[in-house]
Amino acid sequence: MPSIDDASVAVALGANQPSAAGSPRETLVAVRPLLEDLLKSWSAQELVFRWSSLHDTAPVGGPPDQPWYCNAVMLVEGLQAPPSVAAALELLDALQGLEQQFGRNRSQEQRWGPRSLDLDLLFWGELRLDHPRLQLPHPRLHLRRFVLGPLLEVMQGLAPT
Ligand code: A4P
Ligand code: MG
Repeated sequence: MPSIDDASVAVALGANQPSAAGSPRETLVAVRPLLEDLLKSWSAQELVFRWSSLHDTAPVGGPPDQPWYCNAVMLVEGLQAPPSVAAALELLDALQGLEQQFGRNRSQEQRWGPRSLDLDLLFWGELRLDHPRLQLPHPRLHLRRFVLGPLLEVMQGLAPT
């Protein structure tokens, strides 16, 4: 298994409601270049993006009748900026901006309920954070098969770079 560099950033993507881009699967495809551009805007260096495939997953938690999800994970290597609290919060803001762009409206949601796009920051290198707006590593990362499956896939180098 290839090693992960010390400053790798991992983001989990999930969706189970349509957005302006189409189905959840189409949303995850449409957000991909925008996420890459977001990370590239942070780095003068060449970045390596490792993407999992798209996984159709049964809903976990939330209302019993919510639709299946489409999930994926993106791992980014080569970021020069060392992990920092300020930069991680900035990244969270940018991820939430993208969620809104794809129709996410947090004020009308229930916990773990349906959403057009969920972008969770899983980890940034070894940064540990217990901020009111951001916990790193993501506190439920190890409990979510729909996160661990795609993450394992990118870490094993099974997905194309
Ligand atoms: N926040 C704190 N730490 C973080 C972090 N590391 N990354 C804060 C992102 N946000 C973080 O987030 C609520 C608040 O958590 C944010 O405003 C931020 O300040 P959220 O993403 O709206 O919360 P959530 O998604 O309802 O809950 P959470 O804990 O992220 O859990 P999940 O696992 O994302 O739950 N079933 C399937 N199959 N696939 C899914 O993708 N997703 C959920 C949502 C439920 N069931 C699912 C799926
Ligand atoms: Mg979430």
